[in-house]
Amino acid sequence: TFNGNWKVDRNDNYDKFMEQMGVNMVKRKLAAHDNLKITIEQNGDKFHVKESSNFRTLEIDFTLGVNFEYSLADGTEVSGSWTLEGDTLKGIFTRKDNGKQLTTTRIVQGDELIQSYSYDGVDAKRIFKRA
Ligand code: MYR
Repeated sequence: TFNGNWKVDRNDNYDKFMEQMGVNMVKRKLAAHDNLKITIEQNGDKFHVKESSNFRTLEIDFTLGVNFEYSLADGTEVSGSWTLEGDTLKGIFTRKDNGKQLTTTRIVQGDELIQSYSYDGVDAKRIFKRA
């Protein structure tokens, strides 16, 4: 269900979320229009994710329930893992610089992939359409 090419269509409260994350205004303005595309390939409990945006291109491999390291587009480093609960991917990541938690979910609803983010009391969503 998650498999395929996804392109961000719209954001909900993403600016506030990034502000809470400590991202400065100039970077937030750029990030609001980052043209993020992700390609997801799931094989059992293994995922391969290609990410491309105006900022960078990278590929990530992870296994459900297994910790891995990831750098956000602004360089913030986190570590954590994804698990699958029903049809929802749930990610719990910890920032290395301050120890605070960033939680995120991915769910496919109709023809959209909805990724939610939560950090320090602020929630946001990015909604993707099939590309
Ligand atoms: C992936 O599955 O795409 C890789 C792992 C993602 C880890 C956490 C994603 C959080 C991204 C938050 C962006 C915040 C920008 C300030």
